[in-house]
Order: sequence, then C-alpha cells, then structure tokens
Amino acid sequence: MTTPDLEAQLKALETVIERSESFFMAGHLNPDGDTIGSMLALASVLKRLDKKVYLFSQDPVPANLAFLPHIKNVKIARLPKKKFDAAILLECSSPGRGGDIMGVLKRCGTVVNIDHHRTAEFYGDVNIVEPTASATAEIVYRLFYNMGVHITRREAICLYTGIVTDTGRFYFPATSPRTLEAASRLLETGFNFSRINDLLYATRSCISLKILGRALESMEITGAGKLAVMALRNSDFTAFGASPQHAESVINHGMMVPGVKAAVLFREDPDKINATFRSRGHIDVSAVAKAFGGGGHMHAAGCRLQEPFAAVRSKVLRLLLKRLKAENDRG
Ligand SMILES: [Mn+2]
Repeated sequence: MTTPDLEAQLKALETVIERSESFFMAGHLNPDGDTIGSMLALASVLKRLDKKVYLFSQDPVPANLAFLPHIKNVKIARLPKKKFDAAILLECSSPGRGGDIMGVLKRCGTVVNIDHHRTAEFYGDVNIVEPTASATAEIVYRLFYNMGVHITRREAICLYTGIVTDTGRFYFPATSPRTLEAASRLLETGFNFSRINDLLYATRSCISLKILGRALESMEITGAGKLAVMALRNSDFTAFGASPQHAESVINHGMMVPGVKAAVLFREDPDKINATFRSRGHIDVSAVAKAFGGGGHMHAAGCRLQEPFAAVRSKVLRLLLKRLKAENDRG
C-alpha cells in the first residue's frame, strides 16, 4: 500500500516534530544501512531542534556500519521505561518488526510509521509509506527538504549510506532520478563518499568471508536452473565464532549464477530459521515471505519460522518453486 496523500502525511510529521519534545525511534530487526542511517540522520536533526531522542535497535548494528556518526547512541536491546511524546518507526512494516517494543509504543503519544516496503501496514497515527522510494533515507531526505532543514555533513553521510546500500550502489531498479538527485544534494555537503564506499563495500571481516565460503559451498541450483538455494546452519556459525551479521549480503551471490531468477538463503538461529529471498524480473518473493509471516519488497524479502530446519526448507522451497513454475507457464 502507498500513502495516498504523501505530502499531507509529511506535513503531519512536521507538526508532530514541532509539538513533541521527546521521541522514541526504532528500526527493524537485523538492521541494515537504510534503517540505521535514516534513524541517525533524523535523530541528529531532532537533536539540533533541541528534542530528546531515544534510539533503539533490538538487534546489534552490523560491523560495517560502525563508522556512522553517532552510532554509539543506538541502544541495543535496551528498552526505555519512560514515556515519549512520539515514536518514529523506520522500515517496520508492522510494529513487531521493531522488536519487543509494543510496551514502549503504548507509552508514546503519537506513532509515526516511515517505510518504503509494499508490505507496510498502516498502524501509525501518521503513515508515510512510499514504495517508489528507493530507500527510507530518500523519504527522510524529502522530509528535510520540505522542512527547509540544512543537512550537515554527518547527516548526509547517514542518508547517503541508507541510499547507497538499499539501491545496491545505485544498481537496483528502484533507483530513480529522485534518488540520484537526493544523492547529489547529499554529496554537495562535501563528505568523502569514496571513503564511505570503501568502508561499506571493500571492507569485510575474515569471519564474514569464511561464512560466505560456507554458504557458497552449500549452493544448489534447482527449479530448472532458475533457483539458487543456500543454507547456513548453527554449526557454521559456531565453527567460526560468527553471528548472523556476518551472513549479510551472502544471499546476493545466489543471484550471480546465469539463468537464476530467484535465490533463497536459509539461516539457522538457535531458536528460529530465517529465510532471505532475492529475485529479478516478474518473480515476487515478497508474496512468498508474506505467506510465512514475513515481508519485504518484490525483489528482496524475508521471513522467520520457528520450526525444524528441514521442514522450513521444504515448505518454503515448495511455494517458491510453485511461483517460479507459474512464471514459466506465463511465458
Ligand atoms: Mn530500506
């Protein structure tokens, strides 16, 4: 769903910002560059407006985002006990995507939902949902633009990180003229974007490379060559002392095999199985994720199931293969 009156909702958020003193902000589970970058940029502007901001993430921030300005302000899995005038959730298609925050939300006056996922629910008092935006950071940029906010170099780094990571370095189809315009304005603040790109893309820990190796070894091609399947078991993580963050972006390697239209990575946590999907063309993996209680975009989605590994693998693959076959029959 898309917010029908986006400008009005952006205006409503401006009013919330004007009228509120204290803010609770949360991003989604397994946070990425967009959710964290958007949160830090917005928090920085709110602080410059003399507001109090509590930044929350249920899961740890990936190591490759440690360079982001004020990243240490994000409280990991530490829920506040206070009341807040407003809550701003970034990229949480439902409140549960933000973690165990329901109790806090009940103590927040107004709830604002900012997202660019098609599967976003309209649970907020203000809902800014724009699936044509390449990144939530692009929406936050638009908010700042509307507000006439001068964006600092550090804020630009945060928003640029959100945009560059969510567009796969301006590569995914959601990259639009508006995306490039926002990036261009951000670059004008004069930060060293080449250094940021190095930190994001040319830096990878030995552990995460080893995890990538395990995932690549596990790769199977099925569905008449159209589906790449990878798996990472608990034992793979314990072997290297790795955490789920070390498996980030592993899934993209499945899409590199010629002829592959969709890829899935099954990642075992101690108590859950995570399935991450990528696709291209007409294959909508968000529908598959949604069928198992997850969400995401047409070409990038995910879900978590609390069932044995083999059971999750077989039922998710059954549905994925069905969709790929339906696509085949369509021509
Ligand atoms: Mn995003």
